[in-house]
Amino acid sequence: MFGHSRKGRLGVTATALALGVALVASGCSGTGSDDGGSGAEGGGGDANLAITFLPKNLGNPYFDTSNAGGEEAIEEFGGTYEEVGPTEASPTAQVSYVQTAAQQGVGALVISANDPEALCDSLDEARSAGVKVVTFDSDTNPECRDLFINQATAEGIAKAQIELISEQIGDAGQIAVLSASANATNQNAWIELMEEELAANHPDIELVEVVYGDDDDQTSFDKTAALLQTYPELKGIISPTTVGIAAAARYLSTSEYKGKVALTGLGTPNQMREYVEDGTVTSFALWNPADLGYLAAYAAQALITGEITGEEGDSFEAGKLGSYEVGEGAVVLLGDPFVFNAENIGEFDF
Ligand code: RAM
Repeated sequence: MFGHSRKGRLGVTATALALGVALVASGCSGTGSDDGGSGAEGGGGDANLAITFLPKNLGNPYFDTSNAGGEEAIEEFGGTYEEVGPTEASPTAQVSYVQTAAQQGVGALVISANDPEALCDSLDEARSAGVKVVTFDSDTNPECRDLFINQATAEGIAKAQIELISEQIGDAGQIAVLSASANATNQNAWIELMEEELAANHPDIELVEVVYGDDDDQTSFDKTAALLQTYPELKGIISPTTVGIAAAARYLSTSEYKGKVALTGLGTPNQMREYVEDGTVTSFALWNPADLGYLAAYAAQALITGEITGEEGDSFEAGKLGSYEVGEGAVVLLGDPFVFNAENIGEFDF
């Protein structure tokens, strides 16, 4: 975890690169689609605490970690955890899983959306059937869910990445973005804000292209190779996806571009460690995915039990993370992004 710094998050604003707290390594690992709780009836009176996590895709270590955090929370409050999801992060691939969860009559669905709109019909049906819908990591349109658990402000995430690339390339030259899937709500919001930040404060950096690796390792690897071929003057790549940045780092690490073309973005320390150690990557950012899943599970519980409805100003307890408040637009904010580099990466294990 990012430990005690998360307690009492209320009122804390995002200062992405300035976290000075002592950080403790997280021992978060593992995932699974098994039931982790002691039954839907436990812990919450007669509340239906069966909670299903639906990531963008399975097989992504980021979601393995976030969902393990969700499972930990659900075990704490005596609910039932399940994880389901598609293998491909495509806009409609999640629909059938939403429908199945609704038919099963789960208490809540916790979902990271591959598309802001494509899931809305199925989510509407699920909600009409009494399922609480919590988005986390990547939102739907706000009217399609009860709450969004946001990992950090989109502005903070965008600024952190622009600041990193700017430092790494001397604030001038061509850069490209290697994103996740083309419709991903979270990446698209961050990219838009990164473009604004470049235009406002970095006139000598030129964003030449945004390409999409679909949160698939091989596609992301191939798109990296293509970018480097197409733009021989490229100075840097930002990949705001843990899948993309790891694949791009793997490509760069054995190529002639290693140490010459900068790479930053959003990555997990475990996936990026070898590339920081071998000098392919200097620094990158992320938040704690386990805390995000943990918070989303507690938010789902609070909705199921009626402790909150998603109104602005509602507050709830999220176990070891402390107390959180629902903000404007039914959004709950986890905290700040954090920057990993050679000095601190050894302290993290997720
Ligand atoms: C990938 C996914 C996820 C995103 C992270 C940074 O794992 O696209 O949605 O939040 O990267």
